Amino acid sequence: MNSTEASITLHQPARPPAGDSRWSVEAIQALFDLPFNDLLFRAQQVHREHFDPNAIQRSTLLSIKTGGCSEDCGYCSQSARRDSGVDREPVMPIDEVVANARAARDKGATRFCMGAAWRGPKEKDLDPVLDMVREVKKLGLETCVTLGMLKEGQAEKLKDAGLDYYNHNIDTSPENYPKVIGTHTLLDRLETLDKVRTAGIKVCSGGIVGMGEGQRGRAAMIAELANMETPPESVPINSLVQIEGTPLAGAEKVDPFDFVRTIAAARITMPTSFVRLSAGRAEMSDELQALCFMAGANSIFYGERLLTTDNPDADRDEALFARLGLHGA
Ligand code: SAM
Ligand code: DTB
Ligand code: SF4
Repeated sequence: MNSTEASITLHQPARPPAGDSRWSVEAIQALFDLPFNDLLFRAQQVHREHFDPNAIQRSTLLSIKTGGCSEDCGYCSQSARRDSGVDREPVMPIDEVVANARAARDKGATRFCMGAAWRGPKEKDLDPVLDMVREVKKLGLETCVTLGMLKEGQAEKLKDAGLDYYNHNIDTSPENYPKVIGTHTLLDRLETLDKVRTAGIKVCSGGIVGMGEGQRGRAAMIAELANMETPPESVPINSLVQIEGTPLAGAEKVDPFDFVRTIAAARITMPTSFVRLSAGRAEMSDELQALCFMAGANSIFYGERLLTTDNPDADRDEALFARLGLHGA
């Protein structure tokens, strides 16, 4: 399947998943329509076939280049077009990156994800990132970067430096995409994902819940991910962190049970992928997070900071893991 076909998932007729690896939006919508307990039971069954149900992978994020981004993503604090109070900063010096990575490893993270507020890296931007990947890898951590759209040859350079994962989210449903982002298209994003895959880097791609997409939009977003020729190895499901000064501040909040349903649908449709309970945990109760783990989430962002917003402290997560009998993966 090429990227153009991937982006027209919405228009596929309903198809039962049995014996067919493609998921229609209707089939995912039917999962959402199940009684909550039935959906969670199914998600647990799938989860237990493929993973230790009590193991949670931990990734730590670091913003290596904050603010001043040319893009207009309606949820993001880092767009230069918004007044969200996040200022443009230069690329972080490598020593600081390595010190952060070492501290993350010592606290139990197994992957270190470095994020840059770029539309995509210019050639001169890539070299310092390649050095960061090499140095972080030497610490025994898995490496991940999220740098925006890649040009020809850049994915190969990242692969040669030892990059394990590239994060590049599809963010929302095909229909909702142009309502949230005007400076690039979903097709642009899918093209970068193809480059990453072709270079032999593992794909981390997911999206955000709570951007006016509705339940059908969430089903369409999950279908888009699940129907990729090879689904992403890592699927971050973010709950929108509403940021003052962005167009999506004040968006209608999603029923937390519908957030859990989205996690369950990701688990069922992408059985062997890690599903990450991502942004938004700082506003979630322990009980809601436990339901997300029950629904098949088996990865988190770990450490007190995401990119520009807060995440629960590692101590709070350690306490939650202990209360739930969870352990690191
Ligand atoms: N500029 C690169 C890009 O757009 O891919 C990398 C950084 S960007 C901040 C990475 C991802 O963070 C976005 O695709 C989006 O899914 C997520 N994100 C950004 N702001 C968010 C917010 N306020 N709430 C939830 N997720 C957010
Ligand atoms: C992803 O899906 N979520 C992370 C990571 N990939 C790069 C980013 C979340 C950002 C939340 C808002 C902020 O801290 O600026
Ligand atoms: Fe820029 Fe990425 Fe934020 Fe969009 S999500 S404004 S591309 S940093």
